[in-house]
Amino acid sequence: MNQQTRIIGVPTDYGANRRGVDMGPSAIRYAGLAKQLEAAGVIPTDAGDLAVPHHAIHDADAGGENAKHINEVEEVCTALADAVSGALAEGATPLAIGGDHSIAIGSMVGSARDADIGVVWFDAHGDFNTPETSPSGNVHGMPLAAALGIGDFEGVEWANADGLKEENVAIVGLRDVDENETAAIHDSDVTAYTMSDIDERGITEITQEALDIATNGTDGIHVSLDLDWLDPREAPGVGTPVRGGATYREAHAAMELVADSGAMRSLELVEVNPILDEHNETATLATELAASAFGKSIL
Ligand code: B3U
Ligand code: MN
Ligand code: MN
Repeated sequence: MNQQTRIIGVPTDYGANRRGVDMGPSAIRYAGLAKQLEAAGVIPTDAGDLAVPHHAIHDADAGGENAKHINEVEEVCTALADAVSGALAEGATPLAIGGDHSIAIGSMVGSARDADIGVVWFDAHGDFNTPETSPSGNVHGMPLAAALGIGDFEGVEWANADGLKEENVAIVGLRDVDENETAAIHDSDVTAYTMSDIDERGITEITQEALDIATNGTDGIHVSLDLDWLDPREAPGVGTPVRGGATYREAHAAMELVADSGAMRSLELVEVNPILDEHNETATLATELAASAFGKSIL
């Protein structure tokens, strides 16, 4: 029987400082996500979009908090965690489409609810800040620290992913990390690969090593794909582009290795911002990379 995949739209921008990423789910669906998944040989169903609390004024009302809109992020992530664990319980692989990267808290909590999981995190950024270290207060720079219960997130039930250990987390493609984040990553048992590592050793070796770390002793892995992992030439439609990212071919090669591992139990595509995009190409790229992660092959 073919694998079932459940698309869960999460149209939120509460974790980011840029409007527009809340339109990501529409752009990704419009770019042909369902067709791409069918081409990968999986059966997609679409659960629609989760409800995101309405806000009339955005940045101005966030106040001087260290974690802006944390209550809204909690509400969205709690709903997403239930949707992700619900899909898994029914035998479907959840595919969350964001939305900013704060939604990863919900994905990881849901994926790790009834299982021990590993995480492979493809991103230009560490996303390892806590409210006390964050330079921006944007929660999309904090989801890994949140899920792992680091700093202010220790014991925060809605944010901690119970079945996830630091030693099963691998970050791939770093090139923009804050000073405090560097220290926190070094202090943790998380493994982080920079773009220099990819330059030196190649995407295949690095991704394989990341997959080995995430699958070691776990029941499966969550794959988190921040589109700003790619070079802005390939993926211009993101809120915080950083030069020197993964190429189109490197990204597909990595996703094909994810598929070959047979270990992916949940996936998310985040930070697609259609307002900043050119002809929806970043959303289109996201759909193609999802297809590769689900095993689409040329021959
Ligand atoms: N590290 C910075 C910038 C950032 C993180 N994630 C994104 N941007 N997308 C921060 O605000 O935490
Ligand atoms: Mn990110
Ligand atoms: Mn990023």
